[in-house]
Amino acid sequence: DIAGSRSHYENYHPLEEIFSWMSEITGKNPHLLQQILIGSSSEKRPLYVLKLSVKGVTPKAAIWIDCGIHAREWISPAFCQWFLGYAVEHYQSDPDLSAILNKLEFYVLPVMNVDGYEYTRTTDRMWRKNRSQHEGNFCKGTDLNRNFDAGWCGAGASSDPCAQTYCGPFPESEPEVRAVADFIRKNKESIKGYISIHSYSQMVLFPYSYKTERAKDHRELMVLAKKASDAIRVGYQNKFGFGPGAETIYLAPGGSDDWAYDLGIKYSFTLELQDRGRYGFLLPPYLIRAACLEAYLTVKIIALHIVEK
Ligand code: ING
Ligand code: ZN
Repeated sequence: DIAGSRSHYENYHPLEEIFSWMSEITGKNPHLLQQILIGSSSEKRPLYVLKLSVKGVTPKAAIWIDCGIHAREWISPAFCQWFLGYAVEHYQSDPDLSAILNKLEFYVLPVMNVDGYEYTRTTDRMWRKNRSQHEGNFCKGTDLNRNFDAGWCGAGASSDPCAQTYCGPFPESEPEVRAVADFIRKNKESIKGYISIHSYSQMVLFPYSYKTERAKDHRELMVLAKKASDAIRVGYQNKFGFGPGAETIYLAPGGSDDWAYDLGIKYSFTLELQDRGRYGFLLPPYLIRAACLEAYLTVKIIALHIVEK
């Protein structure tokens, strides 16, 4: 019973085990979960989204959550799994979650950069990009969070295929980005929230990252991000920064949350989970639970805000 065991959620897993976990948790919870194939990676691995939706209620709105855009940020796929494990276990006993799931469904992509994730398990733990090979390029890999069509390849990205922040030959050149963007475009009437999970640095970020100009909804997003940061400080005695990406972390074009926001998804965020640099990307398994609880609190605050609107 991997889908219901604490030892599964408080460890990091090879991709094969994450795929087995997906089939198991979906198979055991057909009243809550549905597995959707949205595309495949450049090395032809499948990209699965798990839709979390309580049967019987007819939700009008949805929140998208993706994990594992960057290969080495292992806490991110761990969070998507933890979140779904928590949801199937507590959807009736956690009153906030019950209220949310009465009005909303979630689309959760546990590992977006499947090829890169596998590569960090077998070959290079610090790999960030995907593993695509573009014709004429000396190096492999495009930064999936520089490949979205939002100020694509401006300052903060690189056109050098060997750079960590290579933006790719054109926007959405990567099959992983294309699959996500197509799915979200297809469902954009219902998707009211977009949340992308990264690490590390402990921040609640929102648009814009590709420009220093403030978003139309800056004030509302700022209040919401501060609310999450305050709740983490009070509830878990941990510190999270917050604000628009360009001012809070760095100028970065081609990011997914900026793209989603410009598509019309107002509640668009990037969460940078634990830690603040002690372990960095190598967050030890004993800290997974604390990192996930903080992220869950943030997801809950965003979701409750959407539900109450
Ligand atoms: N940070 C993000 C990155 O892709 C970011 C920061 C957020 C960029 C939103 C663009 C948009 O660099 C990490 N840790 O990957
Ligand atoms: Zn990242």
